[in-house]
Amino acid sequence: MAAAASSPLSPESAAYRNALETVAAVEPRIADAIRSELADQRESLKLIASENYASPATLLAMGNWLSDKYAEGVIGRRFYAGCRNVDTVESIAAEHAKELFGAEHAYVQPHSGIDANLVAFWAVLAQRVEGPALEKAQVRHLNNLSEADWFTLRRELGNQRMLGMSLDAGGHLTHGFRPNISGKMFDQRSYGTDRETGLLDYDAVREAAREFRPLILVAGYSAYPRKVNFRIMREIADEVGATLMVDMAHFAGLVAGKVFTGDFDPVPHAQIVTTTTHKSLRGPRGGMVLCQQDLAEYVDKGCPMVLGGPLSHAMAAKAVAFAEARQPDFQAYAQRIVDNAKALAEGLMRRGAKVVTDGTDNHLVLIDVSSYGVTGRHAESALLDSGIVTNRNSVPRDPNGAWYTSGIRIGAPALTTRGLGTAEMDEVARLIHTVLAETKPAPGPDGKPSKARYALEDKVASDVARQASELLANFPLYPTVDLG
Ligand code: DSN
Repeated sequence: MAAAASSPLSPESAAYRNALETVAAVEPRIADAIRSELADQRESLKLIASENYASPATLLAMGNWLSDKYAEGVIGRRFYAGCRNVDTVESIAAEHAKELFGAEHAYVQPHSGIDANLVAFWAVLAQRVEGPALEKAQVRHLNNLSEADWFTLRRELGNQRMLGMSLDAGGHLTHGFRPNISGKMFDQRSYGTDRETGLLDYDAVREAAREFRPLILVAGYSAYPRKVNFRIMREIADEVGATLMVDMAHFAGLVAGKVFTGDFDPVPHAQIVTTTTHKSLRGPRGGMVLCQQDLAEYVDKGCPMVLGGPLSHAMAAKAVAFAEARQPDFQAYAQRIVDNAKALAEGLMRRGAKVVTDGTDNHLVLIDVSSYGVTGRHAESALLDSGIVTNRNSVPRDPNGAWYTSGIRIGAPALTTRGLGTAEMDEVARLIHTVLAETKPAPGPDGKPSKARYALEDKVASDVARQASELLANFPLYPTVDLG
């Protein structure tokens, strides 16, 4: 209509239209892919528990010339000249992070959650092993050690013990999974969950810790749908002389939003806490380490000891996202995430789905799809055909391993950002159940049932995709962004 055509463009629309025009002049396929990604995200029901939608302000803070600057080192102590603006950016991001989480120290340089965990491992090894070794040898620098002393220290550094949650119970690859670098740097042992309830068994963790005596006790998860009592985990760590490290990547937004408080807030209990910034926290892709003051000097050496040069543009975006998370409405948002996840779990269980631990008290729900007679791989693909984006995930003691799996992990942060509430979550649960109930394993090339091939009638998939799209039409994504 004429009125709409003449209405002024929003600042975000103008910014993105101009930016994409500039990109398209050099490599139009990249501009097209960026446009297409927005269209895909607008049209699909995004239920990946580790994804979200960052604000336009956060996204725009990333696309600029801060990316052009090298700034190895930390604020005020860089290996390059000319870092005054990066110092400003990093200081603001770290200050916001400290205020938001009540942390003694914040290190905002890690590029991802895995990087943040590597910084934490490095810092604990440096503090707990390297420091005393240098003291014993009476030298100030590793380079001053004799070759024999250095080799002794290397053996100690390379053979420390880590106790973390097993991958199939919901832990992360970096919590000591053998094929991962953490499982190679450390002698590792895992704790799981109770066979009957699926819940973390603190007595079993304590027993394992007493027997194994880890240097690092890792708490935190990627696929465990319940709260963890970090006060108890710290007691266990203290009893065996371990450092408690919490990886809160998945639930950082629930900590920032004060849904997880007291015993369930890791920051007052753990010596070191790592996170990503793009999951429930709703920031840019990236990582961060929070720690107590005595670890700060080691954590701050993360770059260049473990990390490449900091991504200054990403630190700028972290600062913007943390400023947003400090607003009172972020707390309401965090509570809505949990309400929505509970509504999803209840909607699924009411329709007969098997949900690990019979519910959730965080942002995610783990569906055991074996009761539908399919693997996680079948379910993930069938749901994608129906416009529902999820990821397959192991369930505890999964007979199908980590590739095919028996589970689907879903999470509420992204749809909550979009504005969907508990009534819509029940509808989402209905759509998921409809697809899973109609999906069947199909034979592979050898005629035997395949763990990957499946059959789902096109009409079921297209009906569900249409209903998902109708549901989403009421909750526009990035409503201020019109690419024309
Ligand atoms: N990839 C993240 C997740 O999906 O949980 C963890 O690394």
